[in-house]
Amino acid sequence: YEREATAALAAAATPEDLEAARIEFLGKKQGRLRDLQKSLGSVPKEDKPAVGKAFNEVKTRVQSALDARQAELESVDGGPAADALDVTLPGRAPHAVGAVHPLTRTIAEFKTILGRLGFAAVEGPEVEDERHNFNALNIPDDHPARDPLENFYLSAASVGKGEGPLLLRSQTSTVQIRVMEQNPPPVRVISIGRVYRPDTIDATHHCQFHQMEGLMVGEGVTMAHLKTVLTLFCRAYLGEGTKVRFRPSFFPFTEPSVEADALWHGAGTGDGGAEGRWLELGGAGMIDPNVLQAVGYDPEKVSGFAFGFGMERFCMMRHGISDIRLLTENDVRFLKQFG
Ligand code: FA5
Repeated sequence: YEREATAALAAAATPEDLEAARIEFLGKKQGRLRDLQKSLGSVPKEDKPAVGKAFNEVKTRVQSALDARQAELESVDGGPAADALDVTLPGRAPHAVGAVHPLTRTIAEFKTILGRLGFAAVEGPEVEDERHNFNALNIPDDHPARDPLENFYLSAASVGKGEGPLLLRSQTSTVQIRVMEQNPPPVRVISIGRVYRPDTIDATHHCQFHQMEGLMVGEGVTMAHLKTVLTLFCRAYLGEGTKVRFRPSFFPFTEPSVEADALWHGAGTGDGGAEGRWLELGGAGMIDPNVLQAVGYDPEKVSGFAFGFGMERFCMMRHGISDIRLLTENDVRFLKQFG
């Protein structure tokens, strides 16, 4: 049986021949393999295991011969052999080369611009103690900003390192304190990094975002310097002719405190028109004498300003991004638009 079957399969010159041979030798209803199987019934009991095994082996070999011939015939007449490669098909475009994330790009641009204005970029830890996040920043013990519901305090396991409970910093103003503690005046630094707040997430708020802190302290530093630095910065980033305005505000660590806005003629935003529109930059102000004292500076000799901007808001405005969540979703369709 096996010899005849393999010979017939090999001799099949067309798919139709092959199908006929398949039915003759392997057909389930009346094929010769089936006849062979039926005849197994008459084999003496003690020989059954050996004969059954031999039968199965024959069946497997004949089936393989069928499969092999089938593949041969398909590839000969251009049928879709499983492993065939059609070299005439157009190629698949490779995935675009990676691009710099828009937020990373914004951070780099800010560092470059402020670097030109003499601000060195520094970093501080994301896990902070209460001294740097609150106390030294003149934030009183009963201030709502310390509320456990407004902050990510770390578990009790982290407590007991000398400075009381630890938390994920809620603002980069912590870095002001670290820089002034470690360096005598004058200082001129920026610090860009992640901050964390349990805010409700929506199109413009996240529980994790980036801030840029600016700090300049020295003899005779005034509000005019603050406004000049912010104006020069905004002109470099947003374009010539950008104006900066201050609105009165309050922060425990600055006095006076302001909210800074930029008048932007944002190309491509659609709104604003010829007059432009006021964009919120963030908080700023003159460093409170209590803060200078807390870090060992003499408020009679030096003064300074600080500012703190939300990086995501800038990046979104600059690139026309409508939802802050897009920045962290890692959706390739979003990311590849910045190639
Ligand atoms: C502060 O955090 C102050 N430390 C800023 C400051 C620094 C004032 C130095 C004076 C001197 P505020 O809480 O307003 O301020 O946050 C600053 C900016 O962070 C906001 O203008 C906004 O752009 C951004 N921001 C605040 N909350 C969120 C949030 N949930 N998601 C995204 N951005 C946010």
